[in-house]
Amino acid sequence: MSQSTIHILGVGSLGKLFAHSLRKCHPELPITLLFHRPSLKEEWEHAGRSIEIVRDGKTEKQYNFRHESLREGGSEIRNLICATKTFGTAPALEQIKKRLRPSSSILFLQNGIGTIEEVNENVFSDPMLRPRYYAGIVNHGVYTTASFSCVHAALVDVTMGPVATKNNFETSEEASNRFIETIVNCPSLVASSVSGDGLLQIQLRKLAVNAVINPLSASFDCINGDVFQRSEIHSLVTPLVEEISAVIQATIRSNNPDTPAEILSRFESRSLEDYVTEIGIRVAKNSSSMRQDVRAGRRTEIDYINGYILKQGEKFGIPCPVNIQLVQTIKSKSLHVHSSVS
Ligand code: KPL
Repeated sequence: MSQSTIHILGVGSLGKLFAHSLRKCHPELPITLLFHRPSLKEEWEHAGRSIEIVRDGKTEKQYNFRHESLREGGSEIRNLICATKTFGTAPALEQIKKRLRPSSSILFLQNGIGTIEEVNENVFSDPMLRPRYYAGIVNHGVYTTASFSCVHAALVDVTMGPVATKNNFETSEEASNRFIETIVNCPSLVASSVSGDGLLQIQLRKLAVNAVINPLSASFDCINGDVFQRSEIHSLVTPLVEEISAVIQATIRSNNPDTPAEILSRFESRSLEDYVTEIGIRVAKNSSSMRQDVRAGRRTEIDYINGYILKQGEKFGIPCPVNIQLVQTIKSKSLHVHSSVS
């Protein structure tokens, strides 16, 4: 059976990594890149209509992508990989809302927590009209070097799973499974799928990774590995993880008071710090997405990462002074961008 087109929204580091990996593994698969700004068309021509990835010093280009402007109308989108920034996701989906049906599937790849809630509130407020949602938690280290080029600095993994959306699930289980399987089959994504509570736990562990590595690497303007190597930065990791651990455990308990102790123990500060350090070592050579944003003068995702920790900390009465300090530092580094957008 022929495979339906996969559309990719957002051509940042993750959008490029997914597009390149899918093309390499599935030469015949129709892939359409959705361009959100008009200048991308020109940049695409300039890049020879290819996506370039550098891995272990070797450059590899992939061709044969279609592209459409986000603003142009078009036919139904059946399978969408949504690789936009957290805060740009709801506004971008609003533009293609009419092309997305309850029979469509969306894979969300955003860091942090809160994007899907925003999409539900602002774009698909009627649960019966919602597409089927999946979340993908990406641990790869990738950074962009040009509009259609990036460096895959750390090969780690992706975990995907269904997100409860309260829709009527018009997509056949089979069709959406095929979409996820297509991604699982790409060797360079090291992707797998999970179901049930497993996804939330992986999301929360990734939240901890991002809440430590991203603001520290961006504040000290260093690569990820330096967060664990340089003593003046590393000395902040334990107190930061202690706050994150307390907030995450309170969040899990409030979602499900019967959560087994064995699961909660994975979020105790020692275990969480071990996990953050393990991923930090694997992505040591990468420049975090927040550092890339600060350096490029773009808005950062701090509100969805440490900002979420602060919000939950307030809700549960858990003091988070290290997180407060980091949120202030990052916001002051990108003050003009934060204030002009929000
Ligand atoms: O997710 C990341 C990011 O930079 O946003 C990590 C895993 C920290 C890789 O750099």
